Amino acid sequence: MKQFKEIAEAFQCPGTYLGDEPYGSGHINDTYKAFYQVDGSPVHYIHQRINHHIFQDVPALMENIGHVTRHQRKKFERAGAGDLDRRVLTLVPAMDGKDFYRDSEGNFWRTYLFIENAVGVDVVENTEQAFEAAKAFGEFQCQLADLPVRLHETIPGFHHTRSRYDTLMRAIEADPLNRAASVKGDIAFALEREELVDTVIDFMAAGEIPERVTHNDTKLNNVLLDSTTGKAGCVIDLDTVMPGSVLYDFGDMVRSTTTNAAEDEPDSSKISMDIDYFEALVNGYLETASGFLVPREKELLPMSGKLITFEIGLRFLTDYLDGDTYFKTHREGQNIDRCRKQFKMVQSMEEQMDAMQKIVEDI
Ligand code: ADP
Ligand code: GN1
Ligand code: MG
Repeated sequence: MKQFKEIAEAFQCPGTYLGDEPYGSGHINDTYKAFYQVDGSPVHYIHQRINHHIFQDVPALMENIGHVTRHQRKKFERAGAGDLDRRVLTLVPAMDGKDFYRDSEGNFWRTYLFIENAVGVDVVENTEQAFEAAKAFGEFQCQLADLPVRLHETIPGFHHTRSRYDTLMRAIEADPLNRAASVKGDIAFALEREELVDTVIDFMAAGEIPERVTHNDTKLNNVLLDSTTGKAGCVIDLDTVMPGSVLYDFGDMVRSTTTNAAEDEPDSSKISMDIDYFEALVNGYLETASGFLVPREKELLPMSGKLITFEIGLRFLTDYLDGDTYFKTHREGQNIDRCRKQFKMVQSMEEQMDAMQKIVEDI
């Protein structure tokens, strides 16, 4: 394809370019596995078209990623970790030395070394995966605790749950595709839980929860697990790394990693929060994060799962009402199924909140 050839030639990837194919299941960027040949051997890269409608200042975003990956690498090096190219994302510079390339159509591209023999799991398969993912995200936060620069906010108010709620209210009001009438029950579910939305915001404003550098998109498939050992290899998808609360990160792990049901599972009877996965997440996370968490953060870990699952549910519902303009969809009704899945998980967490709290207290 002509366009890919332009991209391949724009980056400092040695070897002969053979082609690209779509890769992974992210909802935001367009990701491709690129095939090259160097001295007769196959070599792969990731070429990624960054969604610049969502990330409106791509140079600032790439500056963040440069700071974050360099800092992580230093930390791994100091800790004596081996195989650094599998532990931290490595940007391949463009021909002009920049970390990104702007193509002839105005799209922004970046290239990473491809991490071989590693998988981003969409649906958790066993408690070891939950443990490993949480341990890796905790380590990531720990490594970035002393980042010497303040990162750009790549999406302002990304986890401001009150704003997400207000945006939903506006979408219901506008209802451009007349979809609101068909999702009355889902809207009612959201309205009944409005009081939840200020929890973290209020604690942060009161100074009880510190602002830290957080990942903000800790879905299970945003950490690559080694295909052979199952151990966590590399935290990826660094577009939203910016100042935030660790509760956003832990909450999204709970949302994405405590059920065997897919993110858009339409059959609600298959959806519930599995407490064994929750326990594995807490154990994995505290293994790397217990050294820096303040008591209020630890106490709110179970609540954060409910909050962030609710927040992402609000976003899927908003996008459904807006006409599916934000998250990639592959079938009709996918966003409303995603929303219902999140809301069913919220309900399941409400039912098990005492047990979740007990797990955290007992550690
Ligand atoms: P999105 O923001 O769209 O979710 P990601 O950065 O998460 O994009 O990338 C999408 C998928 O591509 C990931 O889930 C992962 O499977 C794969 N991927 C991304 N970077 C790499 C890499 N350096 N090596 C191997 N696979 C990768
Ligand atoms: C998006 O990029 P990806 O697919 O890992 C989204 C997250 C949502 C997630 C829901 C920048 O994550 O906030 O939680 O989908 N990322 C952005 O699956 O909006
Ligand atoms: Mg991703």
